[in-house]
Amino acid sequence: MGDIAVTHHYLFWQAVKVLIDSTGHANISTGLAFVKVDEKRQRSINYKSRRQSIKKVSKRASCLSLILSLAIFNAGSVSADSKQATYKLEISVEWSASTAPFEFPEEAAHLSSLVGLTHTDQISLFVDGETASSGLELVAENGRAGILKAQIEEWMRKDRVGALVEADGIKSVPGNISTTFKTTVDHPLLSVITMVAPSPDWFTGVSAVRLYSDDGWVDTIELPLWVWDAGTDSGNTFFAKNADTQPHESIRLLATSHFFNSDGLIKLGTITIERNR
Ligand SMILES: [Ca+2]
Repeated sequence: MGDIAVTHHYLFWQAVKVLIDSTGHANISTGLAFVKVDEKRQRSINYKSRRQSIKKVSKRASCLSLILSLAIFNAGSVSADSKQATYKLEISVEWSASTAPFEFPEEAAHLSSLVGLTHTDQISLFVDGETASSGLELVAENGRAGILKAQIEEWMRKDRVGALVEADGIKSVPGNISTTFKTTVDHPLLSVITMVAPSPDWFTGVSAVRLYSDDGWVDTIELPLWVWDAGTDSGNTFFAKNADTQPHESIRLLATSHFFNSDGLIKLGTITIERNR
């Protein structure tokens, strides 16, 4: 049986070869017909069924190989997916003369460039009740991020920061800020700040928003944006002259009439952090 199959195999490919040589292209079904000329009908059927079973096995092997490849590819994707994520950050600022009318700085009200970072829990950008770093002080008082960015680079060298997060500010409120950033499970926290301007040392932002935990990556998180007092300048109006506070006072929510009314603190806007699909 085995010899017959080998002979048939040989004859088959010889037939195909002749056809290829004479016509310049292969026609498998014609090749089978050619083989049948010198063979008994039953052998031809055996031959065909063997070819079919080889094809079936071959087809199954291809399918299995494809499934295995996809499984390996997917396993890789899942693994990579679980370790890093890309997020879209959107800030919607509603601050205006109607939301916060007290001494509202018409024509001048704006937000400085947004600066932030993804990081570990070993560091923080700002903490309620603690004193401001010199990096935070400069952003809160002048909207300049030079010192803070140098600090972030230093943290990066110690692997406490994953990514620097930056975006344009808002030249005239109300308005929106938008950017995307990547992070990994090693730097699961997000902090961003921007100066509420003009002002002595007021800023807004979020600190240590957790994007990854034992439950996995957060899909979407929406938080209110409050106005904070950095405690580094003693001015108490939007246009107050510089009056450095020494020693620095603690960082606290700003509760002057500028952002506080009978309903409580006035929200500056909303930040939405959404994982990209
Ligand atoms: Ca100061």
